[in-house]
Amino acid sequence: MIQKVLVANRGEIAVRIIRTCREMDIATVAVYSAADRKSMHVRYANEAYFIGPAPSAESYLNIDKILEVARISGADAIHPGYGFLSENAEFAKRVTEAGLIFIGPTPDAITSMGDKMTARRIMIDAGVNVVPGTKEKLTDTDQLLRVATEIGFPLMIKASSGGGGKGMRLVRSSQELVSSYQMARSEALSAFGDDTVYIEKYIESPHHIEFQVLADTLGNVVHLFERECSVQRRHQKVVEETPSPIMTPQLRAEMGRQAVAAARSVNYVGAGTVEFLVDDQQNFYFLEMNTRLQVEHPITERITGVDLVRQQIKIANGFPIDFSQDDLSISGHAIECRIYAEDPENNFMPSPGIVKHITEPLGFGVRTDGYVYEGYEIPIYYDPMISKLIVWGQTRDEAIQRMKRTLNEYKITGVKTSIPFLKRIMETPDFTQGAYNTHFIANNEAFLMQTTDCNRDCENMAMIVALIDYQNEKLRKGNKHGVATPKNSRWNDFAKRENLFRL
Ligand code: MV4
Repeated sequence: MIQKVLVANRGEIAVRIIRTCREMDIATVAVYSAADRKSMHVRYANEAYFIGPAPSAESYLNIDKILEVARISGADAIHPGYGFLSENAEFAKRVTEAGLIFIGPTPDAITSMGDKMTARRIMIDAGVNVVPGTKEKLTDTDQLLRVATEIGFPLMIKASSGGGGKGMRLVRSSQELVSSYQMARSEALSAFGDDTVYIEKYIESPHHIEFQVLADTLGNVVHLFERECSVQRRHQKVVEETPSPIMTPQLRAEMGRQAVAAARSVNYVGAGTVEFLVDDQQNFYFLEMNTRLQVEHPITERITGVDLVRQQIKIANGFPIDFSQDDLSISGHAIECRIYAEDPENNFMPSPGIVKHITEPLGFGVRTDGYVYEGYEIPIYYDPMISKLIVWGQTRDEAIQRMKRTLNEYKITGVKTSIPFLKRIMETPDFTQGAYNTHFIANNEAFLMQTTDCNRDCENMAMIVALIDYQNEKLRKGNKHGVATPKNSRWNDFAKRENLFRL
């Protein structure tokens, strides 16, 4: 039985995992880099160990160091979170070889799904729909021309070692084919050390819909319905929701069945996600499988009532999943907004720095998974996500209204955040009507960019009030030239306070 878990991660996901461990009376071990001495996950764990300099390659990706901490601390299991070593088969293998439990799938399942061409082949054999395309590795330009003509244009060239949009090329006509192929290969080689590429038919305006699956070591596999993840910017998810606005009971049953078949085909163990593209005719195609707990898992937890981390730990202990497929149902609607320390008005540039003030929304149907606190400095070295705001509503409309209310309540100063941009998404007709696909942000660019930073508005308003007051005061005292910016005056403090609590 697992008694002590080492969390090989940082930030919000480390805190989220530790929370469930506490509820299960499992002790926790945090690891931290030089940039994370004051990070919340370090304070929240029972023990914490320093593992190296700020760059991930020297800390959170240092397998030897992490295993050494596991040994010293007496941890009996390792949870990798997402990112970092979570989909590294070598790490999973080394953890097991060290006599520890890896809270996740087997190294073989990670390897199979990490290679996109292998994954496609396994899915075809398992009867899962894949995008029409090549089954063999492309080797010469004659073969390339032949298969491209078979598939037809437009098509996509993808790196077998890629995924998540890395090393992808859209080819609209045969004229671009050979040069795109050569560029894709050299890009893949430099990015992944592997120039294997394959071709898929291009799906024009797809939805990105993924299914959460859970599999135990006794052969039980269930799915926990879908997540609609089409609101993305540069292959980064921005908003996720469940259920998908385009889902029907029949489509859900068939996609769910294939998601379970996909997991079974690699003897999957633990929590995983099967990603699909869905076209405007409701045809769906397997895209890839993520062999980790995902950022957006809380929306699934919200509509199913299942704590996915608790199930991961039970499965790792060799127990069966707590429920069967028939026990699961969808209750209401959940939406997640990812709050980033970035400036939407400046091309979404990361905005690291010290958080001067943070007030998080509360109330009915609200969850925030975060880790920053007042005075915390967001490091430049890692992903700039500050927190995830998850809301629930009985209906989709109620969830959107609640998301607008809570985004307005959310106050963060000291760093720029994506909150104004997220508020705008919640007001975009394509979003409110549930009529969007992966082109949503591009299609609504002009509307989305008209952000009004409420923080800034309130600050300006408070400053104007303050200036008028100041001017009146001067006039009352008979000083006609009294209009001046009250630098560092109490009005500046007033303006800041106003801005924080104004809704
Ligand atoms: C595609 C596609 C259209 N057709 N494959 C992007 C991320 C990676 N997981 C796969 N991606 C895509 N693959 C075919 N055959 C369109 C995308 C795509 C996309 C997919 C999901 C969410 C957002 C996207 C944005 C642009 C392109």
